[in-house]
Amino acid sequence: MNPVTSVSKEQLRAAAIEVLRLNDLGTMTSAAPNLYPHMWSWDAAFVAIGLARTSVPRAVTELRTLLNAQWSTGMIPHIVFSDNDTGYFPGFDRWGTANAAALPAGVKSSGICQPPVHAIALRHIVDRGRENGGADQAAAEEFLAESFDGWLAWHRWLATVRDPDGVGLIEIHHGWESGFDNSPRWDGPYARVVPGAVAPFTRRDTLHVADISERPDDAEYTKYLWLVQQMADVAFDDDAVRQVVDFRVRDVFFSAIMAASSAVLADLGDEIGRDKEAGELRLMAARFQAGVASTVDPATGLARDYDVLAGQSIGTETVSGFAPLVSGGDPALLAAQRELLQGPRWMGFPDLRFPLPPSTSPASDAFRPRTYWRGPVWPFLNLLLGWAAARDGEPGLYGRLRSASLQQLADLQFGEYYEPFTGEPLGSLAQAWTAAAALEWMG
Ligand code: 9WN
Repeated sequence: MNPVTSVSKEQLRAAAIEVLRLNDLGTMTSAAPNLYPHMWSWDAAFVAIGLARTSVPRAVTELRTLLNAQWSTGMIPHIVFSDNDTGYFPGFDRWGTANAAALPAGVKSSGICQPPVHAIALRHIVDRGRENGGADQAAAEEFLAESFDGWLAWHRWLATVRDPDGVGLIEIHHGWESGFDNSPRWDGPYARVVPGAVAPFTRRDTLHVADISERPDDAEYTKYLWLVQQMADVAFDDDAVRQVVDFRVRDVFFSAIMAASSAVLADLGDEIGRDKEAGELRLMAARFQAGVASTVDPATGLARDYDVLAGQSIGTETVSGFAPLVSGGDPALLAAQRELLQGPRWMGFPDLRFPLPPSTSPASDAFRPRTYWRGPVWPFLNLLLGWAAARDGEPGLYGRLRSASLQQLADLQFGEYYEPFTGEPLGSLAQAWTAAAALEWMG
């Protein structure tokens, strides 16, 4: 058992700031010091939320760097590569994005995306700037005005290219796009991916974790690289990718973030006189909120992904089933979900070290307590659930998530993910978005 270390808020704050400082590469923050020596899209959003607590201008720089890598289509890539060419696999060369027509000159990025948490991060930056006043406020307001069209283009790209039929759900083409890489959510779709010849590869992630069985295995990696190769073969052209790729899933959690973020961006648009665009974003928010709600399984109360190629819903019991709590909406649905989340299959499961939702329910056969997205607790997700609870006027749930998170993070390790029963930090330590979550929880 990992005892709850009794640390003061000041100690926790100082340690979290130090982790962000160690990961600071100047104009971007590496997601983790060794395992992830580049900028990841949704990590950067959470990092910006944490940075806004210590330096509004530095938080602005983080999002500005990410937005500078935006493709001409509007897509924000999931990795912006730093100059560290050797630390991570697959790197820029293996991605093959140099041939993509939409990649901006001078940018090295991957060719897929991650959930659009960015407008939520921008909201935090603007709020901190206004609280602080002076130069912080000026920097935040200036960035809002400068970047609004970029975020709008990102949301428009998602709403059209990734939901061409207007069903209110975002289609993803790789498990990495979900950010829940090897979640049991994707076992069905990946079981149907039969890789052709994949160029030989040497993984690097396995060098940076204490126990490699926590990470996806080589067979999973072969499939991950096969999908990258399929996309590279058509130079990451959006229409062509949809035709050729072997993984097409409507991701309910991604869609929920799209709904929540679109609503936030609409408010920000109103604040700078962009009423027409705000109206467009509100329609997007409503469309994706409805799309998410439409997937809820009445038998389990959980929202479900949809495997497009197999033509079937995915019924695994993972934390993504709580997507409606992120997208917001129907009060009765949200009340039922809050009860489920705090009930015996999730936060109330017996003997959890801290009452926080594991990535897969411990009551499910798919649960693996130490394996990445198959069971461990991910601190950044709890921050997102807490933000949504506060938005929806639910101080009880917010307070429970906050207090358990602060106890979990008092180990000062800032683990990438945590073993739910022992509270052990796993994966990378000094993970940037975990430190950012600690800073934001402290306020
Ligand atoms: C692949 C950086 C990222 C997170 C993801 C997490 C993990 C990458 C990997 O690390 O994914 O994108 O190599 O395992 O699953 O959510 O953004 O922290």
